Amino acid sequence: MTKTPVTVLGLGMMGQALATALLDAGHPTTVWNRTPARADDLVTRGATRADTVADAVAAAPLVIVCVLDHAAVEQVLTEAGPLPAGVAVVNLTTGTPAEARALAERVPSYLDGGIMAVPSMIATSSAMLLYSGDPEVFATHGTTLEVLGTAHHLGADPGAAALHDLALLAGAYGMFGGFLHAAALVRSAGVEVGEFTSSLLIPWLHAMIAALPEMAEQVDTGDYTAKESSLEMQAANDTIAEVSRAQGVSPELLAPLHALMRRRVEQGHGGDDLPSVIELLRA
Ligand code: FVH
Repeated sequence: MTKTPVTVLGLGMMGQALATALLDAGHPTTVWNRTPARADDLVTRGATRADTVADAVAAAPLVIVCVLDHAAVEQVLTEAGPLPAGVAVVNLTTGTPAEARALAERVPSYLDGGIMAVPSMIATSSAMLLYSGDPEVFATHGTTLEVLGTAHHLGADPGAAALHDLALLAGAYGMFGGFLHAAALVRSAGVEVGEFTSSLLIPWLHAMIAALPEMAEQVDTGDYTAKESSLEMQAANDTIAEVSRAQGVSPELLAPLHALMRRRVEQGHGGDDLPSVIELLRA
C-alpha cells in the first residue's frame, strides 16, 4: 500500500529523528531545514530535500513542523506563504496553549502536538505523543503519526496538547527533583548513588506510584480525608530538612512542599491527606 507522503520542517535533534522514523516506515519524506546541510544524511537515506519552505509544504498533504520555539514556527510558516488546499500542519514544537490556539486560527487544518520522548525514543514503544486540534486531521493522519510513537488525541481545543505536555513534564521534574535530593543525601554519607538508585529508590518509587490513582480521586472528589497518613503527622517535623542540613545538603528542593503542608495544617486541615495541598495552588 502507498504510504502518505510527509514533509518535515526543522531538522534539529528531534526533527532528524522524526524524519528518520517516517523514512524507515516507508513514507516518501521531504525535508527542509534553515541550515540546509542538516538534511544531508537524510537525503542519503532516501529523503527529498526541498530548497524552500514553500516547495516543502507543496510536496505532501501532511507537514510536520519541529523547530526550536514558537517564534521559529511563526517565521517558518510566514516563509511558507499561503498553504496549498488540503495540506494539514502538525506542529510538534514545544509551546503554550495560547500559542497553539493562535496557530490554529492561522492554519486551516491544524493539529498541535507535544512529544513526550527524547529523540532516541522516537518510533519505539516508549514514545508517547499528544495531539489536539482539528479532529479530521487526526482521523486522516493518525495512522501515519503512530509511526512516531503512541498517539493520543486530546480533543478539538488546540491548546490541550500543550497543557498536558507541560503537566506531564511537571510530574517528571517533581520526580527528578526528589531523585536529586535523595542522591545528594546518600552521597553526603559516601554511598554510591547508582547502587542506591537501583536497589532501593526505584522499588520505593514504584510502590509510591501505586498511590497516585487514590490521590487523583481525592483531588477529583475534593474529599481529602486522611486514611493512613495525615498532613498533621507529615508536617509535624521537618526531619528531611534537618538531617539534610546536618549532612551539608541544601533542603531547598523540598522546602516549598513542606511549607505548603504546614500552611494547610495551620488552616485547619491537619486531618486531610497530602493531596489537600493542591487547594493552595490556585494562583
Ligand atoms: N530534543 C528533545 O529531547 C526534546 C524532546 C521533547 C520535544 N522537544 C522540542 O522539539 C523542538 C525541537 O527540538 P530539537 O531537539 O530538535 O532542537 P534543536 O536540535 O536545537 O533544533 C532546533 C531546530 O529549530 C531550527 N530553528 C531554530 N530557529 C529557527 C528559525 N528562526 N527559523 C527556522 N528554523 C529555526 C533549527 O534550524 P538550524 O539552526 O539547524 O538552522 C533546528 O532545525 C523544540 O521545540 C523542543 O522543545 C525536543
